[in-house]
Formats: sequence, C-alpha cells, structure tokens
Amino acid sequence: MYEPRPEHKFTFGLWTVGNIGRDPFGEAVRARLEPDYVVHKLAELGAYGVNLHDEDLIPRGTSPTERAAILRRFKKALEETGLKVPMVTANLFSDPAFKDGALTSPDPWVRAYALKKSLETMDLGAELGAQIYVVWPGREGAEVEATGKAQKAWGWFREALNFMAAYSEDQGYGYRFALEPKPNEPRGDIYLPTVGSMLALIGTLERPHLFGLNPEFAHETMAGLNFVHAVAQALDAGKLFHIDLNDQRMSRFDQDLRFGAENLKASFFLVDLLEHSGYDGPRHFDAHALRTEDEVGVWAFARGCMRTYLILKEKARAFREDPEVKALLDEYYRADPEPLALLGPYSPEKAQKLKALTLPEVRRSRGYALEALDQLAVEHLLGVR
Ligand code: GCO
Ligand code: MN
Ligand code: MN
Ligand code: MN
Repeated sequence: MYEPRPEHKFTFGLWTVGNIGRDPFGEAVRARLEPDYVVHKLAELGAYGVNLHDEDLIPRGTSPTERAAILRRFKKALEETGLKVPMVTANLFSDPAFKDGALTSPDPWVRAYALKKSLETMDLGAELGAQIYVVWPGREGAEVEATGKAQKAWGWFREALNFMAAYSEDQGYGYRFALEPKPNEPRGDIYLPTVGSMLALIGTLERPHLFGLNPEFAHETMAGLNFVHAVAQALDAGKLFHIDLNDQRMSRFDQDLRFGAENLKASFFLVDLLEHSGYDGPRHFDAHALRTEDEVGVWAFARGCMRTYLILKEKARAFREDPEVKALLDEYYRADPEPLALLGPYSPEKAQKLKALTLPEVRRSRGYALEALDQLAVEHLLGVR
C-alpha cells in the first residue's frame, strides 16, 4: 500500500534529488548525481517524470559535441525507464550576469541574454517532449528602491513573456507557461510575490490563455499566506498549470522540506483539494533532502514525499466518506429556498425584495459546528478513525 506508481504523476526536478546541499554558510555535502542515473533511480521509486533547468542537464559552457553526448545518454535513460520530462525551465538566477535581474535587468544586454536562454530552453524542452514551461522570477526583484525599477520591471517582464509565448506558437511547441511566485529569496523582495499578484499579471498579457500558475507550498507559506486558498483560487481561475509541493515553516529562509514534514494539516487539506479538483497535471516535488543526508537519505526523502502524498490521499478519501463528517457538512451548507431565491444574478425585483428582508434572529445565534468538524479531521490525521 502507498506504493508510488507512474499513474500518480509524481515528478522531481534534477535539481531536487540532485541537490548537493550547499547553503549560504556551508559547502556542498553530497556529490553531483549524473542525470541519467537520477532517471533510473526515480523510475525505480515509481515516479512519473523528471523536470529540469537547462543547466541541470547541460552545464553552462558545454561544447556542442559534449552537449550531444549528454542528450543521447539522457534520452536513452528516458527510453529505458519510460520516465517523462513534463516540464522545463531556464536557470535565470545562477549566472553572475543575473545579479540585478534577468528578464528585468536594467541592462538590455542581460535582458536579451536571458530571453535567448529562455528560447533555447524551450527548444531543449520540446526535444524532450515537455509541455509545461515554468518561469520563476527569482532574481526579478530588488533590495534598493532608489532606482525606480519597480515602475519598469512589470513592462520588461510582460514583454519577455509575450515574446516567449509568440515564439512557442511560431515553433508549434504548444507550451503552457506556468508562472511561479515567491515573496523573497534570493532577492530582498521579488516582484510577483504571491499567487494573487501572478493572476493579476496574466490578465495583462497578449496570450493570457497560454499562461497559468506554478504555485509552491513553501513560497505562500513564507509570505504567511494560506497555500490551500491560493491553490483554490488558481483552480477557480482555471490557472493551475503545475504545482510545486514541499514544506516550510513560516517566516524563515526557503527550507524546501520534504512534503508533509512540517504542516501536516495544511498538506492534508491540500491533497484533499487537489484530488477532488480534477487537476490531472504533475504532482511535482520541489524540495530537497536535508543537508545532514548522504545519498541514502536523498532517496528516503524522495520516497517519503510520494508516500506521504498517497497516505494523505487515502486519509482525505476516508474523511470525506465519514458519515459524521457528511452529516456535519450537510447541516453546514443547508440552504433554505427562501433566501436562495433572492441571490444569484441581479434583477430589479430581487433588489426590491432584498431591501424588504429581515434576517431571522436564529441566523445570529446559530453555531456552525466547526469545532466538531475540525476535530474529526484531526482524528483522521492521527489515525484513530
Ligand atoms: C526556489 C524555487 C525554485 C524553482 C525552480 C524552477 O525556491 O528556489 O522554488 O526551486 O521552482 O528554479 O524554476
Ligand atoms: Mn521554492
Ligand atoms: Mn527553494
Ligand atoms: Mn519552486
């Protein structure tokens, strides 16, 4: 039971299980893993796919012959294992050129280079069968307001996204672009900090239908926001194109913890939401093993992410089928026909009737039984129901 299988659509980034454990204070603690080796290991564990930044596969400065050899080995591993590459993304944060932004650098040379890198990553992804292109504006932000860049950054970012979408159409690549918000880190403040701000930006693009969200558990949590609500809003807008699952404590550095390691209850309601939403895209784990771990710990981490998801999925199913939960929810949503007839689309008659409405006093004193409902959720989570 709880064995991950490809149909569960679990994916990992080459950069996640391949994370070598560097942090701002300490050096690498693990050796780099070869991409084709990662593919074989992930397939053994039951994953569906592997995602990558351009540079995870083809390090900067690789010669064309070397590049061809790496690609050959990687594609062979994909063929042997059946693993997919559903998503690609350009690394627009490591190169020193990007220290004051990539697509929103004040230097047009840098903006042009970031755009070139994005187009080349789209070419690479198309060759590997990717259909989702993630844009994470990690360096698109600032520590200093004196430049006034906050007034220009949106325009530059929009221009780049419009260019990329037009290129995808021109080449017939069929990408769907998933934009990933984050409040800070590595910049002091990143433009586009939350799901809400990304959704607002999409409406200003030339091809809004090609753009959606790649929300991340850790990122909304860093901002002190409710990730379940953020995902629900993305779903409501028809914009959940991809999702980054991990865990995080609020008000801390970007921790990228194993899924479910910290906020079990929020993870439970997230899985509950995703599984009932009709979302059929990848369940991507954008997390990495703790710096304390060796390679054995890395695979324990990867397996743990998937198992916790599957356990929570089963718990969510049992919770929704629990007769006591159902009874409480029936009561919670019980709707009298009389007020219902006054709601919905506007009409002048309804407006008249609404003005004549008196709220029955019992509507003020009623209890919503949320203590009992929440306790049932806790008991399901604790495994006593
Ligand atoms: C982070 C981000 C990244 C992006 C990845 C894809 O916190 O560092 O989440 O991991 O998801 O770079 O663009
Ligand atoms: Mn992150
Ligand atoms: Mn991170
Ligand atoms: Mn992410």
